[in-house]
Amino acid sequence: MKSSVYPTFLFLLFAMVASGVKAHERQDICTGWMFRQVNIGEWLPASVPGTVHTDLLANGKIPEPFYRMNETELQWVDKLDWEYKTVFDAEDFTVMSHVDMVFDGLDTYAEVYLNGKLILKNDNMFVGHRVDVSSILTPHGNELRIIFKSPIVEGLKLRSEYGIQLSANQDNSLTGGLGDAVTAPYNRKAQYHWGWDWGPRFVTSGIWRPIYLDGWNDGRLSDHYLRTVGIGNKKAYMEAEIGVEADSPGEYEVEIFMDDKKMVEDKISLHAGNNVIKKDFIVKSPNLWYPNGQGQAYLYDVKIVLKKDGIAIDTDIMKTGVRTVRLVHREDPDGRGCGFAFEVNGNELFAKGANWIPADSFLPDITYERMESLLSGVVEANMNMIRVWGGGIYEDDRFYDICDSLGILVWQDFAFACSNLPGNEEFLENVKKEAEYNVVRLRNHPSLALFCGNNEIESMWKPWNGVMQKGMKGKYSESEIKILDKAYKDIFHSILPETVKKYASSTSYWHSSPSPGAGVILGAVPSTDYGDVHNWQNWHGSKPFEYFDDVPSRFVSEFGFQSFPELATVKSYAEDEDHDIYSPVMAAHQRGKGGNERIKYYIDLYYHMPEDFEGMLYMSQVMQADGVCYGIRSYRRNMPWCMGALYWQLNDCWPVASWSSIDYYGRKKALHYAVEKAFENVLVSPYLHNDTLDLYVVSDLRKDIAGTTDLILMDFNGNILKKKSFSSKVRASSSELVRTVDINGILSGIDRKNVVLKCSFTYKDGMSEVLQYFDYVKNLKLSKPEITFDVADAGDNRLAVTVVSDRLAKNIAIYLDGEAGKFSDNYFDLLPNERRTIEIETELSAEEALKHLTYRSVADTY
Ligand code: BMA
Repeated sequence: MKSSVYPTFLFLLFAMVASGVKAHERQDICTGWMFRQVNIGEWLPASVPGTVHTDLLANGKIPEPFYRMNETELQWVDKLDWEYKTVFDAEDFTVMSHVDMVFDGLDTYAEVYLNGKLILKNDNMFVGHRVDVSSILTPHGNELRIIFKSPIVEGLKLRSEYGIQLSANQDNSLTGGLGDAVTAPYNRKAQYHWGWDWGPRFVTSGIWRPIYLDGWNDGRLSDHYLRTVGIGNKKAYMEAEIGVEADSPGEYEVEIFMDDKKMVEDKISLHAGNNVIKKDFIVKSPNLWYPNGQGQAYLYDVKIVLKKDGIAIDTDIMKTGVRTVRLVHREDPDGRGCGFAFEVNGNELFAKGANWIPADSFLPDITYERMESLLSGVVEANMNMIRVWGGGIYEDDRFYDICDSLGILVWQDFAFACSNLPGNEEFLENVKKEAEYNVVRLRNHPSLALFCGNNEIESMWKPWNGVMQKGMKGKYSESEIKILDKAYKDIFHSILPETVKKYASSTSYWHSSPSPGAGVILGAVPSTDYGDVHNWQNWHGSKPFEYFDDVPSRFVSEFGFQSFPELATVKSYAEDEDHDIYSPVMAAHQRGKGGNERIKYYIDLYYHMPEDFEGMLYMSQVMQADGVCYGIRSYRRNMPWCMGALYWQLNDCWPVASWSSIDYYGRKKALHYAVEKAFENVLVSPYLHNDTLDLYVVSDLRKDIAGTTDLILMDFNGNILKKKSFSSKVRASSSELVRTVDINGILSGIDRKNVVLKCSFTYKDGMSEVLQYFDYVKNLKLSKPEITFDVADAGDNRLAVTVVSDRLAKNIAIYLDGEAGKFSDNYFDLLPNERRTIEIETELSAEEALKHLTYRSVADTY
């Protein structure tokens, strides 16, 4: 066969090259889209990628969804069917022997018609498709039409077909007008769309990811898996698996370049259709990829070239890192428990980070800039890991690209959270497709550290001992329990781990978060000594901050405290008349059960209760920052017993009171500024218990360090009462107790409500400093500080603001035109006469800015 087509092929190829025809052609189909309710009303312009909600908004058909209580008014949108259409030309594809239409993501129940012919049915928003449309496409006037069926109507159908009424405690079915009819878990669609304890209910539909035409002639590189198998002495052992779809059988060539250096050059025999080629190679003196804080996140430019008869017919260009990452879940030698730690390039590291939720209720609204700014915030706050939480999505490729380049390890949950799941064949088959598609899509990213089965389903369902979470007992019959138990094990102990093993053998898999480890019976062992935990005793369980010290845990993948966003953000959804935390509008933007009460409970424990609305917003943030950082410092002090602290949660999907450290508009809360200090590579971490102060220095550095520890006791007016200085050594990646201080001794005859101990550790490359008080903030003798600002132009629309206080200014928040969240630092404690300079981005002149600066501190509530 080869000999007969070869001359024709060569002729065609020459003709194509001569006429400028490419061997591979791509065309986005993102313009000219219109939409309407199926068969009803006028066609209106639509954006692709987009959602029905955002298209309705853009056409003035619905009000701003996040404003006041508009959410409840918009619940009709998800009950209807919608259709989208566009017309496009495809002239460039007439010379292509294969033309595929690629759908990166349709949300969710979609039927796709090209020129009137049904080409695709979709029922999973997480699965992309490639459809051969060569025989349907014409050079001009192709009509692409997509019908989206209501996810609620479909969900209700699936619910009644499956028979078992599944439990999903976050599905806000009441707001959706469905009573107690929970539909979320029957659908393969982002679960937070049905509402969450920080999110509204907007069950979207639409073309949420791009659609494009992909034309090719002789062969195309379909996918690849480039992995570091091991790192030896000045060598990295690599393995490449390259997928090629060939038009016809024959001899081809493949080449792999890294940073322009040819690593592989090989002749390959392919059959028509899909082929996988495996090649091993060695990178000499590799530049390894390291997470933030551990070294450079070096990325190689990789080029894979597919050739036929010496001519390149397809090229893949990407970046990748050379590194190994694995989860170490090992029994302690003394049998006390089972550790949980990430090992990168052979070294275990303390994971410092936060949980990521989707950055918008309307996913296509997340611009590259917004995503990059949030992830830059992660790095600025000295984190090295982010957990992409299971109630959200498998993020866009650009998310992982940014994480690769910034050195952020990604813990990726599969998209399951807080619900039981159906176990029927169609559902399991759908899950399998979803897992394959996403594991293959994400496996090349050096940032990818872990695939985790789900969020909190194991701890809720407890498949190992059949005891269900409170409230679920008695909900199911014996036979239903058996069915759901099997569904759980089929998905999280068969389908998902097998898929990871098959397609991403270098990536570790963890069945559920939290989990003591597969098969370990919860209740029979102290769960905090095993695996990862979600510490919700602090917050949902109302335990005080000090509880963090009682239960150090092995790896804490969730813990947090809520706060309100700052006033500038509140103003985007609430009018002046709504400015009361109990007003219906503020309550609609507080989804946590008993959230306001708990915020007040924690404020009351440690601070004074503010009387004004703005004071409450401010104080909630101070409380949140102190609480989370108390936890971080405690967990880090307990390394290597504890090897990770990921707080809940980094970001928001709309403006709301929540556990986030950066709000929906990208404004940093007090927590985000504080976390930057608590996650520094070298940290002074004092532990005050009874009348003893244990002073620890924690280091995440990969080398030992020596330095000086300084202790300065001063009163709130800046009088220095005592001083001590000594040298300390801190081993690489460790927590060292450098001194134990008898508090009664150093404070004898001194009013402990009026003093602070400044503890610092100075070493060659830096310094860590922390202020230790000797009573709760509410008991300290604080008075209102006199603050002076000195403003200077720092170029590039930046101003340097130097702040000085006449006495201790506790948690001083500085506002420029009422905004506090976009500075280089804020909400810090300022010692008397200390000069602290912060940077502010603004178009205002130094002189103008001075007039617009205001501040607030804890003493305002005294
Ligand atoms: C955790 C998360 C979310 C939730 C958060 C706060 O368990 O996994 O389900 O938003 O708690 O309640």
